[in-house]
This record gives sequence, structure tokens and C-alpha cells, in this order.
Amino acid sequence: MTLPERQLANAIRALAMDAVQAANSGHPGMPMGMADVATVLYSDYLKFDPSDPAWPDRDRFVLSAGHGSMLAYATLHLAGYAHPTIDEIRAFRQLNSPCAGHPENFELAGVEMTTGPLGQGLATAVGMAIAERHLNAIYGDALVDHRTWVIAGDGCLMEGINHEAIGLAGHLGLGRLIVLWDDNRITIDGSTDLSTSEDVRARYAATGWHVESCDGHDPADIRRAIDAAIADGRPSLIACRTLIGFGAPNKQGTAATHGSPLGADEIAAARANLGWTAEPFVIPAEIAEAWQGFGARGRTLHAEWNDRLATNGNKKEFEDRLSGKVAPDDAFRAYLDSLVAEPPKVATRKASENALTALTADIAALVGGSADLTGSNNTKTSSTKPLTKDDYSGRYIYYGIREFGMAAAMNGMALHGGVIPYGGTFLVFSDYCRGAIRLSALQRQRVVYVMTHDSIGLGEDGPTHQPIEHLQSLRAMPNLLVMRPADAVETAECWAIALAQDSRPTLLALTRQNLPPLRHDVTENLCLKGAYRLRDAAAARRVVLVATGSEVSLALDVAERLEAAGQGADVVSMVSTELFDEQDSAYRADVLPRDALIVSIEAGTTFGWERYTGRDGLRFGIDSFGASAPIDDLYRHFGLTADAIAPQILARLGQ
Ligand SMILES: Cc1ncc(C[n+]2csc(CCOP(=O)(O)OP(=O)(O)O)c2C)c(N)n1
Ligand SMILES: [Mg+2]
Repeated sequence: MTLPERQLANAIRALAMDAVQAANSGHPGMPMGMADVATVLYSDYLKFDPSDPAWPDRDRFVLSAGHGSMLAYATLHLAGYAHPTIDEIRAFRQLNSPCAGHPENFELAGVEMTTGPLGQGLATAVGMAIAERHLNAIYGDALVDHRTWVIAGDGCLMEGINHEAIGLAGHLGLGRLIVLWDDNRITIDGSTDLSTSEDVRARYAATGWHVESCDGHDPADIRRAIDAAIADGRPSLIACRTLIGFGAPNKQGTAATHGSPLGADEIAAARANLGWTAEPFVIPAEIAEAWQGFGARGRTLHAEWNDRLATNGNKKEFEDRLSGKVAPDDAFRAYLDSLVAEPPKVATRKASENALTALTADIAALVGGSADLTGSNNTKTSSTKPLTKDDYSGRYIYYGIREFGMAAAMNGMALHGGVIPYGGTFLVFSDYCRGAIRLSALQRQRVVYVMTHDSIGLGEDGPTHQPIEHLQSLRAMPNLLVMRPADAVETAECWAIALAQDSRPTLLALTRQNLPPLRHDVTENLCLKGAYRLRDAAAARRVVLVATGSEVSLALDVAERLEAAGQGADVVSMVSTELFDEQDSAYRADVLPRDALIVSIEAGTTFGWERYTGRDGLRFGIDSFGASAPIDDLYRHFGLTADAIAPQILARLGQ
């Protein structure tokens, strides 16, 4: 490496060393090891414009090895983005600095996604690459023509999700996805020899990837490998052999550089070794200037792109599409009206398909899929043709049995923009997606999870397939909207609400079994309030029955029994606890009055329902694993029948 180019990379190394030292926390090793690769990427390949980090046709760069966050902060700063400033880098990992411990998409423009949970960055990048090809197929090279770059470490490649992600990417032939693997043979515990003997290159090759290797400290060799990756039609893995902590004379190549400051002595030695004489947090002018010059290429490309957009016949449609704003149209209204005209007795999974049929016909941005349960999740409609290697314009993705990979890919599509992803599996397998659902919520992305077979109501498949703790555990997740509709009208309303979200994901919990129609008025989307009174007590109100989904009709039966015994009972459909909690206290007190016995009914854990019933209320649910049997036997077995519930309530009322 010529001195100047090495010095450009040393700017990343110096900022990483100094920021981690100042914070007394963080990971200097990875940014120091990958500094040369990152410098080549920014100088010659990455398409970016620091003056407009949201330019739709920019390349996407994902730092999957999120612990090396200082690499992202250093490169953004050096390349001339407005943020982070040097003061923000000085405040690395401190409260209110956008330079958080790990990169966060909502803190800094230019950080494409939140990374840190190893493996998910790469898997999310697969979704970005899918979105790029999809939009390219619709709008052409003139408007959409960019790459997705990933820096991933040994950990990202070891995680199980890596298998799902690269399998999907290989199958879909995502040739514009290039992964730069920080092949440093070190993880936290020490040498990778401790834990793996895998031939990673062979695994990627077997999955349909193009594989290259290079010396990660030799710019010419890095360029050769990247050029080969670009030339190949398959997704590419480039194994960049690096020394973790490169430049720190006594610690490089060891796990000691991974996750703690180098210390003043080692930093001084590294500065001497690298020929870096500037003070901490000072970038010499000629180096700053050279880095800022890297953006010139992107600025020119951006200007040319602007010209193409201005004269493009699809300009308005493209801009509308990218804005992400959608509103259900007349066809959806007509569908809602049809539910009143002819109330259907359907499973909510089927009701979801019916709503989607209207919505996907109208909203081109909706791209669906399922983790091999298409016929069970009812996620495919006649408007959504398969998205394949040969036809990226399709809108339905056969994710295969890759729940986590699907969820991460959906995050990538949402983050990319221009696509509103939804995808299905059984609710019980939300556990398999959980890490990515959490990142949908944390990253504030509109992803819709279509989770069917939402209780023991699925019947004979038994306890492995029957969710128990899932609904409540998902409700415990911040910024995730969990919705469990009770009939076809509520299901349609939930879809409208999910699509109207601009900063959170929605999880729809849907039944396998048919449910009777309960709502006969669609003038107002009542689900928006989270919970509402579906039935008013006839006799003086003593009880409020709060139920969700399939148990709302059960609650209505219970109410009949109570009324027959002279005890007035409201029935509340609690579609979404999150939306209900957002209502004002007067509304909440009206729906759940203090002077009534509050009773919850949900075919899942009772854990947490005290939140609404109070300690003195009653909670009906299932606090064990389910069982294998026909549905009616199961509801009887678990005491979820009007026969079983009504007497207990009457007893509590002293009747
Ligand atoms: C899912 C997940 N598990 C564990 C961790 C904690 N962790 C952070 S970095 C790391 C080691 C990663 O090794 P590697 O990717 O090789 O990074 P390097 O040490 O080479 O920088 C671990 C276990 C994490 N961030 N995410
Ligand atoms: Mg490593």
C-alpha cells in the first residue's frame, strides 16, 4: 500500500482508537482491521452522496459486524456527511450522541440499518438487494441501479441465520449483493480454531455464491477481488484476510483488540507504528480533503440521476412509491361493505386473504410471502405473482422454511423503501423470527407479520404448534403492534391500520378456525381504539368481559348466560392492547370501568392480563402447553367454554 492510501485508512484507525479510549468502551479491533477495505470501498466503489444520504439510488452499505460501529462513524464523518461531527464522535457511546454503541438507523442518516445482533445485518441486506432488483424490474436502470455492500465478521457468518440468508440470496441470484468478510480468524473467545472447522468458502459456493479471497490490507488486491465480484452475476463473498487491530504492534491479531480500549501506551505505539502524528480526534487537512473527494463521483452520478428522473414518465409514480404513503382505495371500501351485506363465517386467516386481495390489487408496493406455509397463512393473492431469479417484478416470495431469514429480509425491504413487505408463518414460530421482529420494532419499520394458527384452535397439531405465551410475550415488545381480530370486519380494519403505520411493525394473529361475524357496521374503524365495547350490558352492568380474536364470540356466549342470570355484562373486543393503552384515560375508564368485575378471556397465557382485570378480576386462559385433539375437545379440556366460565363468574359475583 502506498503511504497516502494507507494514511487514508489510518484516519479510520485513529478515530476508532481514540473514540474507544475516550469512551473507555467499544471495539477498536474490527475498524482497524477493515480500515483498508473500507477505504477502497468508499474511494472507488460505493455510490453515495453525502449531501443527500437518502438519495433512493445510492448503494446500500450495511455494517453487519455492528460492534465495529466506529468504522461506520469514522467513514461517514470522513466522507463529509453532516453527521457525525467530530464532537459527536468524541461523545461516542455517551447519552445523546448519535454515535451509539452500535449503529442505529434512526440516529444517523447514512446508517442504513441498526446492527449489533450478529448475522442480521447480512440477512437484512438480502432484503435490500431483493427490493433493489424488484424496483429495477419495474422502473428500469434509469431510476434503480445500485448495489448492496456488507461488511460481516466471523460471527455474522457463524450465526444460524446466515444459512437462511445466503440460501435465499443464492437462490434468487442477487448478483448485486457483495459481502466483504472480515476474515480475521478471531472472535471474542480467541482464535476461530476454538469453535469452527467450517470451510466457509465452500459453503457459500455450494449455496450459489461467487467466492473471492484477498489480502485485506492490500488495496490492489482488494480492488481485484471487488472487480471480480462486480463482474460475476451471482452474489459474492469476498474473504478479506485481515489482522484484527491492524497497526497496534503488541495487540494486533489477538482478541485483546476486540472489545476494549487499547490503552494509552498501545495507542501511542500504534500511532508511531502507523506514522500517525496528529493529535486525538484531529484529521490532517490533506487527509480530510482526500476523503471528502470520494463523494465527488456520487455527487455527479446523483446529478445525472436527477436529470433522468426529471424526464422519466414514471416520475410521479416512483416518488409516490418511495414516499411510502398508502391509503386503501374504493375497492377496499367495497370489500368492507360486502362484509356487512353478506357477513361471512370465515377464519381470520381467510379474512386476511380477502382483505389482501383488495389491497394488493390496489397497492403495488405490497410484496408478500410465506415461510413455506402459503396455503395455511393465506398470504398469496391473484395480484402477487412469484418473485423469482428470472422475474424480479413478481410480488410474492417463496421464502422456504426460513422464518428468521424471511423476517430479516422483510426488514431490509422496508428499510430500502419502495416496498411494503408482509410475510407469514404460524404464530408459534414467531419465536424463530423473534430477533428480527425486535429489529423491525427497534428500527421503526413498517413490516406486517401474518401469523396464523394463533391458539389451541388449530387443533390436532398439538402443543408444538399451539402458541401459549406468544401473544403476551410479543405484546411485551416495545413498538410492536400486536393485533388479534375477532372476525372478517376487524381483520380488514387491522390491515388498514397496519398499512397506515409509518414507524412500527404490526403482527396480525389470525385463526385457523372459522369465526362467526360479529361486526355489522363499518362506518368507523373501531379497531383504531385498540379495544371497544362490542356488546352493551342489558341488565345493570356487573361484569365486563374482555376477549380477543376467537374468544370474543365465546365472551358473547358467556354474556348471554350472565344476562340470563340477571347480571349485566359488557363484551369488549381487545384487538390491540398497544392501541388501547394509547387512548386517553377517560376512554379507557369508560371501556374498563372500575365498578365492574373485569374478566379476560384469551386462549393463551393469563400472564399479564392482570394489567386490565386488576388483581381482583378473573382471567381465563391456558397456563400450560396445549394438547393434541380436535378443537372442540381442546376448548372443553382447557375450560374455555361458556359452560365452564359463566358459573365461575357468577360465583365471584356471589350469585
Ligand atoms: C447474536 C449475537 N451474539 C453475540 C454477540 C456478542 N458479540 C459481539 S462481537 C462478537 C464476536 C464476533 O466475532 P467476529 O464477528 O469475528 O468479530 P471480530 O472479533 O473479528 O471483530 C460477539 C460474540 C452479538 N453481538 N450478537
Ligand atoms: Mg473475527
